[in-house]
Amino acid sequence: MHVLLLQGLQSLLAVAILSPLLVLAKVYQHAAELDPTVQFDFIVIGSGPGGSTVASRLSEDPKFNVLLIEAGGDNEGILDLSVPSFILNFPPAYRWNYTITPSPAIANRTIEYMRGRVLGGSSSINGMIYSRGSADDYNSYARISGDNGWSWDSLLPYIKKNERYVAPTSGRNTSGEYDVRYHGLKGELQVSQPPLETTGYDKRCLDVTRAQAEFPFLTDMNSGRPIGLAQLIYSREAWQQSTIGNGERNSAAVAFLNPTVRKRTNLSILLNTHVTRILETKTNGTSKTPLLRTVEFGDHTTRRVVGKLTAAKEVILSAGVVGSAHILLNSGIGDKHELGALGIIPVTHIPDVGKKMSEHPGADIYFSAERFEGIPPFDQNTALKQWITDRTGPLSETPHRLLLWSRLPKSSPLWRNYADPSSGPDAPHFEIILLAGGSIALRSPDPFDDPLIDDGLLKTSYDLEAMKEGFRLAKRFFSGHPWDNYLVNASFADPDTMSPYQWEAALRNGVKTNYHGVGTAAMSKKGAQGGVVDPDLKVKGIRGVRVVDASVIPYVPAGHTQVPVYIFSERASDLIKAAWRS
Ligand SMILES: *[C@@H]1O[C@H](CO)[C@@H](O)[C@H](O)[C@H]1NC(C)=O
Ligand SMILES: *[C@@H]1O[C@H](CO)[C@@H](O)[C@H](O)[C@H]1NC(C)=O
Ligand SMILES: *[C@@H]1O[C@H](CO)[C@@H](O)[C@H](O)[C@H]1NC(C)=O
Ligand SMILES: *[C@@H]1O[C@H](CO)[C@@H](O)[C@H](O)[C@H]1NC(C)=O
Ligand SMILES: *[C@@H]1O[C@H](CO)[C@@H](O)[C@H](O)[C@H]1NC(C)=O
Ligand SMILES: CC(=O)N[C@H]1CO[C@H](CO)[C@@H](O)[C@@H]1O
Repeated sequence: MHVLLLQGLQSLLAVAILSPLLVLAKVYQHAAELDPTVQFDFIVIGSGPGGSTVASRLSEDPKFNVLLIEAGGDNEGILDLSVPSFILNFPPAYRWNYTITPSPAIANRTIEYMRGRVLGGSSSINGMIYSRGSADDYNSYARISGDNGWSWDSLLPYIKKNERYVAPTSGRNTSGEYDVRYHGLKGELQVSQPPLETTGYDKRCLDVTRAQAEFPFLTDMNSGRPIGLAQLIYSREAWQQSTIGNGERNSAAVAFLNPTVRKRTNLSILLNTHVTRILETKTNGTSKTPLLRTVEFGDHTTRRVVGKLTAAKEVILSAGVVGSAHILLNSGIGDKHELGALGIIPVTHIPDVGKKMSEHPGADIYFSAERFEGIPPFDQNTALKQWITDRTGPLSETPHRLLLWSRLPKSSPLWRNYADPSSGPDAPHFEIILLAGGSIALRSPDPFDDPLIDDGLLKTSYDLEAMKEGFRLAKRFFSGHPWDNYLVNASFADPDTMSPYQWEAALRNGVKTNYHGVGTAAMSKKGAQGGVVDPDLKVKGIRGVRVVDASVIPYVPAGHTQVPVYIFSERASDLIKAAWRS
């Protein structure tokens, strides 16, 4: 029903958002359209928050000629990728068809690992939550990489440079729901608060912050201290902030490849092109370190390689937590024994490529209510007309409006058996957020075959025990007088009424991935044994390639992943510019 209504109004939308963009230049639908005599300084692979940011920032410099390659098509004018409330049903055309390898830890289920295959990458199909994680996370990335430039305080200027906090289209008064001191007002990425008026359900959630000392209100979840306050308080409830501007999804493509940027003569965007490998580039130089600046690409549908291009300066790999490791492994950069077993000639031995993936496992918890007090039901057709007219109404926001960030208390019995996996006392354990370990590996030596994805859900007993505490936390939140005459019963796997065996089976059958994978090309100190890239994001053991996306983040932050990638990419752009400014 949802989809049928959309189709009916497609032509209206074309008038509403396509016409101002017909002047676009330099966007190529296929590799054959590129002028073969043009030399690019940088070739950026992938257009998510990593690639779009870097391509946009580098092409600000008139000296640099930049090519951005995307496997999917353009995002412009596509209703499904623009209306904020359409977040649950993206057509397969805009997604890679990846699945997580079934294992007993997830009850042998086949779960899709959703990744965007369209301009903007996964930011074109994500839940749009603007969450930076905690200062502790970044300070720990700085320690792990030995580069203080990755610390929270050093990155703050980049955080603000990236962001443009805007009012919701409804004009709702959001005063007291965020703290302007922590936000940027002039950046490219638009961020806003929920536009609709506070619902009965929201009011009950806010009542909990007054009724239960355990769950106080937090004005701004993006201060770097989503928990904060003296470490005696372990949970904080805050209003959601979303990458929505002018009532539309503000993906990396909308924010960083906007019509003004697309007019730059020194930025070319090549669509529908599947990068297969990065190849060694022969030069007359004397260095023994292999130089890889030649990008090989092909056609996803015919599964044929169609050409290659060599960057004059660098290749920036921004194909995401799955794609970047996949391309590195196909290029012979990985564990030489594993590559050799598949018949791939190793270029350099970096055992950690594709390993150490971490992710946030999640589970749904249901409570039944006597009546519905959320966003009131609306007529889709009318709502879509309203959205098309002035970008307001129920379609201009996502279904979630308040978030709860929480830590396990210091007194938790879990700490008798497990080390605290969080980066510090201000980093939440739940939203529900936990650590797990997994990998990206090759299924075959054919670069057109999808890789094997294991995001490590529920692989450790800590995950199970901590999830149990997360369920108990939710039970406490939904108890007490704010829920009187409203909640009827709980209908989920309750760890306090089921046997441990039953509960574990229920969780394994129900666990979900949150598509927050990181760490498959992790950053480590220069000269370190482990890791894949140096603190300047250059791939170890070779020359010519940097990785700029979620794969370089050493472990999953205590927050969603799109914003950390933007933050990393802003600094990476400056590192690259500085390296070639001479
Ligand atoms: C997606 O992958 C499944 C197997 O995992 C396959 O059956 C299906 O045909 C694929 N769909 C597309 C559109 O390639
Ligand atoms: C998962 O597969 C393994 C191996 O085939 C089997 O032993 C196990 O019973 C399966 N688990 C479930 C929950 O189906
Ligand atoms: C918005 O609300 C705040 C506090 O709730 C109030 O002080 C302020 O005057 C309001 N602004 C407008 C424009 O109504
Ligand atoms: C290598 O040097 C030769 C002779 O100077 C020159 O003709 C050739 O173009 C150079 N090749 C490259 C890849 O720079
Ligand atoms: C919870 O209440 C709803 C509504 O009254 C009812 O349909 C459902 O069966 C109940 N579930 C359980 C587990 O008791
Ligand atoms: C070489 C070239 O075309 N440089 C342009 C790159 O883009 C900037 C910003 O639009 C222009 O100022 C340059 O002229």
